[in-house]
Amino acid sequence: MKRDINGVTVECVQGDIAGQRDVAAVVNAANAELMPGGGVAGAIHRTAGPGLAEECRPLAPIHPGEAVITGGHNLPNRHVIHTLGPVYGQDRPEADLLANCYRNSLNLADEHEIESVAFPAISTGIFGYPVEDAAEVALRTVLEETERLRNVRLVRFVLHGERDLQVHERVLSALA
Ligand code: AR6
Repeated sequence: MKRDINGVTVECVQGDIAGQRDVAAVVNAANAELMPGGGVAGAIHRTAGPGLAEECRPLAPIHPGEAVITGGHNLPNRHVIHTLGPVYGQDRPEADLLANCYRNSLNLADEHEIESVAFPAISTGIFGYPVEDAAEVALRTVLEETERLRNVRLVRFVLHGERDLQVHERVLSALA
C-alpha cells in the first residue's frame, strides 16, 4: 500500500531489504560496530561483499539513533545508510531513540540528494522492539519529516513477514 504525503510517496511492501533494485539507498539495522551481524545487517553485508565492512570500520562505533552513510558496493543501491536502533528495555527513551534513527537517516539521505530510500523495521528483530509500537513510531516520524524533505520522494518500508506488513499497513492507513 502507498500514501502520498507532502509530495513524498510512503509505501509498505513485503520483501528482502537486500533485494531492492529500484531505490538509491537502503537502510541497515546496524550494530554499533557497523559489522556484519544477523537479520538485516547479515543480508546487507552478505550481498554487499567485504568492501562494505571495510568502508564501515573507520565510521564506528555509532550510538543509538545515529546514522552514517557509505557506498552500496555489490548491492543494487548506490548507498547504504547504517543506523543503530535502541535495544528494547535497555536503551531509553526507546521511542525517541527509534524516531532519531528514521529522522537522521532521512536527513542524511536528503543531504546526499538521494531520491528514494528503503527502510527495514529497525529494532524489531534481535533488539526486541514490539512491532506494533515500532511501526507507530517509524511511520509517524517519516510522515512528520516529509514536510522538510527536499530530495527524497519515495520512502519504502520493506517488511520481512506477512504479519509485519499488515501491522505497518494498518498503522500507515490510520495515521492522520
Ligand atoms: N529484509 C527485510 N527485513 C528483514 C530481513 C531482510 N533481509 N531480515 C530480517 N528482517 P534485525 P534489529 C526483519 O534483527 O532488531 C543484527 O545482527 C526482521 O524480521 O535485523 O535492529 C545487527 O548486527 C525484523 O523485523 O535488526 C544488530 O546487532 C527487522 O528486520 C542487531 O541485529 C529487524 O531485525 C539489530 O537488531
